[in-house]
This record gives sequence, structure tokens and C-alpha cells, in this order.
Amino acid sequence: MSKPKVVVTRKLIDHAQALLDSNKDLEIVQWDSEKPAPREWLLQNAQNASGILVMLTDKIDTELVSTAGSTLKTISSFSVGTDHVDTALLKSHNIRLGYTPTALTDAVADLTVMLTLMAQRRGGEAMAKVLDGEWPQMPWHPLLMTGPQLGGSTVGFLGFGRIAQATVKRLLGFGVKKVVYLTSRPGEGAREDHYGLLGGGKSEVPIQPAKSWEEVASESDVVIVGCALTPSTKHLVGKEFLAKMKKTAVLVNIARGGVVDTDALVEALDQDRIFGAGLDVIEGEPNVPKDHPILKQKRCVLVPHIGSATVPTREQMAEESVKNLLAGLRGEEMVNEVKL
Ligand code: 8YV
Repeated sequence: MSKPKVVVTRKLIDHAQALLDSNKDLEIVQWDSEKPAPREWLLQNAQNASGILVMLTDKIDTELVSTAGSTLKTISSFSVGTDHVDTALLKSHNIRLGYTPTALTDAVADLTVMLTLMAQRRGGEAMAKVLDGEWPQMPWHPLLMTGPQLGGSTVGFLGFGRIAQATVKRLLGFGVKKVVYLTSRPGEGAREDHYGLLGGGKSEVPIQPAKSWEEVASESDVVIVGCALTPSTKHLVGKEFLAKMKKTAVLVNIARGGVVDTDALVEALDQDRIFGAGLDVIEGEPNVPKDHPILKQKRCVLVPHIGSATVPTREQMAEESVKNLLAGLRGEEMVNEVKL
């Protein structure tokens, strides 16, 4: 009898690779380059696969699932986000979906703080001045390179899951004044209280659900996008949202590019309608050509989706993805499984 086939669309980190390779009862077909596996490669190899380990850039859709055929039992995604997966399709085919929602919380929360501070303190613009040799010509005056301050700010979240709540934990140390958040169930509070921050009275700083996106936009000095990309969050931060934000406020997106309308953001920055932005993600990534209008915005810091990029986090994500894949094939409990 032939061995069950698993397809892995990336190279893995040592420990996770060894864990995968130790399964001699499997036929492992793995993309062996630092570059992402092309779609054609995945389609060519998916036929008769029992499990597939994928990244965000691999679309799990009808074409792939029907190419794999009835052998397909499990998809394991090296990510917390699942917007690249047609979950209804998996449910209808009884295919399990593993993901890594807890492994990257701290790393992404750290990056969120970094982007918030960079946007407020003009980190990108300041560095560019030094690189361009402008420093010697910058006469000191009290308002030179000044920006808003995190201490005393109201921070508003769109989405209030693990990463947002881990970010709040960090921001409390900076002396923020108030936190407001909007979840997919407005008015009912966040789904889960991951760090004991909610429920009133536990923190000296008020952490309150917002009634509407308008409230988040108009009250916040920092707006942090931490929600999943769904049809209802697509372009949630658009022209109208940005128009309601304070002129001194910054926008930070660590979730998915599609939640923010890039054209509207460029316009708001161009016209100084908000102070700045810090982005880990952008629509159409990674295709951001050198002449993209967002790159002309001095007050916008854009980094190439590095939220989870710490060594321990990536190691844990890799290990959990392999464990989820194996558990799915064997009908065992996954480290984390999406309830389809
Ligand atoms: C990924 C992410 O971890 O996990 C997610 O959903 O957005 C990222 O931080 C990274 O792109 C590796 O897949």
C-alpha cells in the first residue's frame, strides 16, 4: 500500500523539519527553496495528498481541494489568519484545519508597539533625514521632529483578540489613558479575556467596548487594526473612518492590508488629515513597487509583514504546524484547530 502523501509548501526550521522527517510512514513532498512555492507546483503535487502544510500566500480553494481529491484530510496553516482558506469548503468536505493562533501573539504585540511609537515619533522620517545627510542642516528648535506622545493617549482597537489584548498589556506600561475596542460583536465585549484585562475594575485604565467604529475613530489618538479580514471588515478604515480621526492621531495596521483602503490612507496622509501611520501589512503585498504612493508618505512607516518574525515565534509556529498536520492525519487532537 502506498504511503499517505503530505505536501509542504515551505522549508521549515530545523526542529520542525526533523519532526516532520521522522515520519517514515509518510511520503513527504516539500518545496525546497527560500522563495514561496508557486501555485502550479502546489497544484501539480497536491493530487492524492492526505495533508497540506501551507502559508498565508497559498490559497486553499475549490481548485486545490478538488485537485487533491478525496484523500485530503487536513490543511495545516503556518499562521493565525485563515483568510486564505475557504473554510466553508473545508467544512463541506470534512477536512480539518490547523493553525497557530497563540504562538505569535507576543511577537506581533511587540511589533504593534514598535509601529505605534515609530508613527508617533516619526521614526521612518527621522532615520531618512540621517541617511540623506540632512542632520547637520537641521537647526535645533523646540518643535523640531516632534510628535504626539503615547503616555496620556486613548488607544482604540478594531478587533480585540489575543494580539490586541497583549498589546494593551504592553501599552499600560506606557501610561495610556484609556482603551476602547470594537469587536465583531459590538457592545458585547471581547470574546475572551486573555489576560484578565476586561470585566471592569481590574485595571486602573478604563478598557471599554465601543458602540461603533465612529467612536473608535473619533476618540482615539492611536487606532490599531487587529481584526480579521472578512467581507464586513474590508476597507473598514476608508475615507469616512479617516475623516473622523483626530488630526494628531496615528493609524497602525498589523492585521490584514485589506482592512485599510490604501488610496484613502494616502490621501489622508497627503492632506495631513491624520498624523501618521505604521503598517506591517498593505493591500496587494508583497507587490509594493518603489513608486507606490504610500512610499512617498514621510509619516508612514511600512515594514514587510514581519509581525511574527522572531526566532522563537517562528520556531514555535513551525513546530505547531507540523504537529497539527500529523494530528489531522492520525485523527488526533491538534495543538490548535479552527472550529469549522
Ligand atoms: C504570519 C500572519 O505569521 O499568521 C498570520 O496570520 O499574518 C503572519 O504574521 C507570517 O506571514 C507567516 O505565515
